[in-house]
Amino acid sequence: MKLTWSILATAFAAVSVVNAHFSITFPEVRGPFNEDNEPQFCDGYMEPANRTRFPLTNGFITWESSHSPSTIGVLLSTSASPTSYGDFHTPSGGDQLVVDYFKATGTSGCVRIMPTAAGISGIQNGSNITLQMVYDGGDGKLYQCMDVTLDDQYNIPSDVSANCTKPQGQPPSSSSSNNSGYPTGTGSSGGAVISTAVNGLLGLGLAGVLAVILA
Ligand SMILES: *[C@@H]1O[C@H](CO)[C@@H](O)[C@H](O)[C@H]1NC(C)=O
Ligand SMILES: *[C@@H]1O[C@H](CO)[C@@H](O)[C@H](O)[C@H]1NC(C)=O
Ligand SMILES: *[C@@H]1O[C@H](CO)[C@@H](O)[C@H](O)[C@H]1NC(C)=O
Ligand SMILES: *[C@@H]1O[C@H](CO)[C@@H](O)[C@H](O)[C@H]1NC(C)=O
Ligand SMILES: *[C@@H]1O[C@H](CO)[C@@H](O)[C@H](O)[C@H]1NC(C)=O
Ligand SMILES: [Cu+2]
Repeated sequence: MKLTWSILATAFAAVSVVNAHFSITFPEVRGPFNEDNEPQFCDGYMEPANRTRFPLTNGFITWESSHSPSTIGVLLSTSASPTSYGDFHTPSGGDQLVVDYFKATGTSGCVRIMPTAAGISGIQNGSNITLQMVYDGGDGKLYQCMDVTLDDQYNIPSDVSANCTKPQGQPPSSSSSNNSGYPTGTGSSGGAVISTAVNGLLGLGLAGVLAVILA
C-alpha cells in the first residue's frame, strides 16, 4: 500500500509540473510568454519582434523551468524574417545549431552563445540573427525565439550576468566549427554534449515512466 501511494504521488507530481514548461529571462523573446503555445514554432509567434542588441561573442541565454533534468539545444537563423523551422536549417537540411544538444539539471541556468564559433557563414558584427532555444524537460520539445542584432559594443547588464556564473553548452562538433576564441574551463559541471539521435529518445523518458505507472 505504501508503495502504491508513493507511486501515485510521484505520478501526480510529474503531471502537476507539466504546465510550467520553460521560460527565457534573457534576452527578450518574441512576444509575451505563452505556455500553451510552447510546443509550437517560436512559442506560436510567426512575426519577428523588434530586435534587441546581443553580444557578438560570449553572449548567453538565461532560462527557468520547473522541469529537471532537461535536454537543451539552440538553433540559429540568419533569415531577416524566419517564420518556419526550415529557416533554422543548414543548406543540407539539418538543424543549424549554435549550441549542440546537451543535458542540463536544475530549474534554472544559462547557455553560452558564440555565434561566430558555430561554423555558420555570414555572421559578423551587425548581423541580424534569430536564436531558437529547444527545451525538452520530458513533456516534448518546447520552443522560444529571440530576434537580435549582434553588436560587439554591447555588454549584457551586470544584474543579468550575475545570474549566469556557469554557462553551459558547446558549439556543434562539426568539422566546420571555428572554436578559436571559445572559452574553456567554464561550466564544467554542466552536461555532456549528447548526439542529436539520442536526444529524441530522452524526450520519451518521462512519458514512458508515466505510461508504465498508469497502465
Ligand atoms: C516595434 O517598435 C515600434 C516602434 O517603436 C512599435 O510601434 C511596434 O509596436 C513594435 N513592435 C513590436 C512587435 O513590439
Ligand atoms: C537589421 O535589422 C534592422 C531592423 O530591425 C535593419 O534596420 C538593419 O538594416 C538590419 N541589418 C542588416 C545587416 O540587415
Ligand atoms: C559593431 O556594430 C555596432 C552597431 O552597429 C557599432 O556601433 C560598432 O561600432 C561595430 N563595431 C565594429 C568593430 O565595427
Ligand atoms: C535572476 O534570476 C532570478 C531567479 O531566477 C530572477 O527572478 C531574476 O529576474 C533574474 N534577474 C535578472 C536581472 O534577469
Ligand atoms: C575563427 O574565429 C576567430 C574569432 O571569432 C576569427 O578571428 C578567425 O578569423 C576565424 N577563423 C576562421 C577560419 O573563420
Ligand atoms: Cu512542461
